Amino acid sequence: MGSTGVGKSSFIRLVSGSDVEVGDGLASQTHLLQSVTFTHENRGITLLDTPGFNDTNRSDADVLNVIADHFSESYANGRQFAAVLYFHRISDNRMSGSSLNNMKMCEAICGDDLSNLVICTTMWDQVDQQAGEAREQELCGTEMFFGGMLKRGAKYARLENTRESALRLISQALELCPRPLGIQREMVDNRMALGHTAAGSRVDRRLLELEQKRVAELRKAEEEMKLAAAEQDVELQRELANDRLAYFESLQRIREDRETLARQLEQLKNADLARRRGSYWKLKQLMRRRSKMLEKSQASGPAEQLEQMSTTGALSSYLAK
Ligand SMILES: Nc1nc2c(ncn2[C@@H]2O[C@H](COP(=O)(O)OP(=O)(O)OP(=O)(O)O)[C@@H](O)[C@H]2O)c(=O)[nH]1
Ligand SMILES: [Mg+2]
Repeated sequence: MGSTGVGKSSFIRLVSGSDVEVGDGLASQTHLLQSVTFTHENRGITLLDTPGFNDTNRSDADVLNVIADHFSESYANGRQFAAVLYFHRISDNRMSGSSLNNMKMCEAICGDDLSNLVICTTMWDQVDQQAGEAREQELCGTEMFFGGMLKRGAKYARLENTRESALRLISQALELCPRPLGIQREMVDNRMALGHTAAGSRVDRRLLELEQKRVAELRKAEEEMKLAAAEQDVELQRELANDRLAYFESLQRIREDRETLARQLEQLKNADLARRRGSYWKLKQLMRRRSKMLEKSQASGPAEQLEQMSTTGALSSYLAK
C-alpha cells in the first residue's frame, strides 16, 4: 500500500520478474488490485498491488471499496496475509496531505495490532545519504508519522532499488505470523458495513462534510438563478446554470460514494449497479437543456420557455433525500 508513485509496482516487478505496469507520468498507474504469484525459497508467494488513495482518477471510497472487497472475500475464504507492506518515498521532503491520508488509511485498514505491517522507505538513490537518514529518524521518531505505528508493533525497513534488497524485505515479511486485518474482522466476523469500519468511517466523515458544502452551494446557486431570471439577466443565468450543474454532478458523485460505503461484504460487488437510479439523470438532463438554451439565447432571452424548464421542485426533492 502507499501513495501513487512510491514504487509499489516496481517492487513487485523486482521480486517477481512479472511485467506489472510501472508509471512514469504524474497520473496514478495502478487502478485495480493486481495479484502476482511467484516462488521464493521454495515457497509460493502472492503479492497484491493496491491502488493508492488520493488517486487521480478514483475517489477514496471507490479505492477502499476495491480493497475491502478483495481483502474480505479472501479472509472469508480462509486466507490471511502474512504482511502488509506500506511504502513511503524517503525523497519526499514534506509529509504531504496525500501521504498522510494514505498512511492513516493503511493504519485504519490494519487495525489496532500493527505487528503485520512493515513500513518501507523507497527512493534512497534519490537522496543524499545523510539527509535521508535524518529524515528517516524524524519519520520514525514522530508520533503522528511512523512513530505511533512503530509503537503499536509495526516494523520498519529500507528498500534499495535492487532485487537483493527487495528479496530481503520478502524474507522479513515471511517471518511474520499471518493474522486477520482489522477491516477483515470488522466486515467478515462482525458483519459491519464498509462505512462503519475504521477505514470506511474515515472516508465517510470527509464525504459528509463535502456533501453538506455542496448542498449549500447548490441551494445558493438555485436562489441566485431565480433572482437573475426575475431581472432577465441572461448572462448571469448562464454562469449560474453552469455552476449549478457542476455542483449537482459533484453532489451526486459524493452521494454515490456514500452509498457504496453503506454496503456490506456481499453487496460490495454490486455497488456499481445501483449507481444510475433515482431522479438524478432526469434532473441532470433538465439542467443541461436549460444551460444549452441559455447559451443560445440573447439578452432578451426566451423567458417563458425557460420558466417551463424550472428545476426548483425536482431539485428540492433531490436535496431532501
Ligand atoms: N530512482 C528511483 N525510482 C524508483 C524507485 N522505485 C520506483 N521508482 C520509479 O518511480 C516511478 C513510480 O513507480 P511505480 O512502481 O509505478 O509506483 P506505484 O507506487 O506503483 O504507483 P501507482 O501505481 O500510481 O500507485 C517509476 O518511474 C519507477 O521506475 C527507486 O527506488 N528509485
Ligand atoms: Mg503501481
